[in-house]
Amino acid sequence: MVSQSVKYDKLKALLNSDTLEFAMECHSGLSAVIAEEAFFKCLWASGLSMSAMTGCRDRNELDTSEVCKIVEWMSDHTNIPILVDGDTGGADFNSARIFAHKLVKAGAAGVCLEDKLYPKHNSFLNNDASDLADPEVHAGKIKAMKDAEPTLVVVARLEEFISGAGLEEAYRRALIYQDAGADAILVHSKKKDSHEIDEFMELWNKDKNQGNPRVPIVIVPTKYYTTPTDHFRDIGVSLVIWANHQMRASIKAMQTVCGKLHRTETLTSVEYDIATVSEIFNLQRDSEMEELEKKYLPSYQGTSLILSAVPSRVNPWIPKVLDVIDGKTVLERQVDSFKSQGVTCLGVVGGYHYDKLEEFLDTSPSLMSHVRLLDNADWVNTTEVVSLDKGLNTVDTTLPLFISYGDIVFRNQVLTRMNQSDADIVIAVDPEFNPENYNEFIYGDTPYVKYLPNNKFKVTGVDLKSHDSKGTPSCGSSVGLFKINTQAGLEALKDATRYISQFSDARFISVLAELLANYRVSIEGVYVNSYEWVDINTSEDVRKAGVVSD
Ligand code: SPV
Ligand code: MG
Repeated sequence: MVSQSVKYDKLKALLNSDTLEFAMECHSGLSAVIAEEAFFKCLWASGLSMSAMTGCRDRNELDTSEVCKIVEWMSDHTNIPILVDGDTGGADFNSARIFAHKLVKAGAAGVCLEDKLYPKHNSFLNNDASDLADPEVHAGKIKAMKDAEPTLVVVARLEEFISGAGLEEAYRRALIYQDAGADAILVHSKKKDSHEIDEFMELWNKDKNQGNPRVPIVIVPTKYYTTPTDHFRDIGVSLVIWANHQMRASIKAMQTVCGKLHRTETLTSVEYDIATVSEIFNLQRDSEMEELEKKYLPSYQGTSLILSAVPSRVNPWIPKVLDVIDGKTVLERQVDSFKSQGVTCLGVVGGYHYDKLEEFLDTSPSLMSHVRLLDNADWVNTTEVVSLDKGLNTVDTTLPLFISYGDIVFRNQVLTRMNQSDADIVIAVDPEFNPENYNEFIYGDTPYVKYLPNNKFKVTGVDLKSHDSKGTPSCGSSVGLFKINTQAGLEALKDATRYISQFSDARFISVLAELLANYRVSIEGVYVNSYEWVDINTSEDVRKAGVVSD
């Protein structure tokens, strides 16, 4: 990020360069980024536009802290200097001084102070000589700001043409403000041609040519917009401000889209005339996150496979993994949980309404860059075992490999706990299952004991029943999460899955049964509490999941 003092230097250099320079209006972080991307070298934080953006009038309805907050957003996301419309600077020199400190903290390179009384109103509303400030009082504000913050450009703005006080008064005041320390003078006019500016420049240039120091001149040609820009070059203007043109452009675009959508009630009437969602992500520089995540997330490697081929039970038009919990889909929640473990490479095997999954990923570039999407097109006739087989054979897996099925929402701590086992294969087991809802029962050597810190056990068997033939209870039910730690575990899983996937109704515990019966791999169960995960089957589960998720 470019520092405030560097931005100050840049603005000073622009004002004092031999070429005509331009400042583009902005009123938000986004419009600032857009102007910088359009190669502008300087920004004008317009009071009129910042007020309009918030729905306020251009009459000091925004206070200086609010203005500085907007400026901070602009400055945080751009590297070019911002000249802030400071209106009158506040009620007196003290307000102006404090405002200067706040502006520098917000990253502003300069401020423009108009010589009107506080509270001001926009120069294109009714103005007369009674709106003008005492020039000595105004000069005091300029001095106070320069003393408070020497690396803040102060531009003194003349309102004499606007209020009808005329050239002579404008010129007299320009010299007072220059003497007070102003870095430049903004000559404002609301005439349809530039004759007021021309007259001022003639005097200014004459005095300058006679060896009198004269600071750079800034203009705002909003009303005399037909004057060719070369004319401003010819008369020696330093900086032209395009003062409100992003705001006016956006108002028109927003009105058009609102009108069309209200009339047509279909998005097709506007889709091709508006920016894409990806463009928003571009302007937000979302892709930087990928690099940052590489740099700052734990360097733990791994892959996860999310098996999610079935329909939502809450909304029949979407796959279950797109159920929304507190504004975030189950998929995003799972991706976030896996990312919390440093696992950023993901495979998602879809099925039901695969197109909806594709569409969702298309509008989420940050997900898209991590996710490899696969289609289990025959999801109706198959089970998660076929999805798993597809995933294991298509996604480039690096260990450890997390696998989730059943589209559950769980707390990150579940994964952290699974990381504490180094068995070949680890499976999350809820001891407080409701036998009516779950039927993948895991048997092991250590029953669940509340408050026992070492909550792992060796898996010895699996069944569709919650008690074995002797009446001994199982350790609990599989929650739909397991983890492969070793190459041996991965090879065995691939093999067993391939074999079991031939049986069309085989569930995941058949794979586990096969592993226990025919492979020499260690399988451990890790206990997970009921409050740490939710399987989304009803709207009540959606509510509960909001509480469970991290
Ligand atoms: C602004 O952009 O807020 C200005 C310029 O102050 S003007 O609207 O022309 O007064
Ligand atoms: Mg203004």
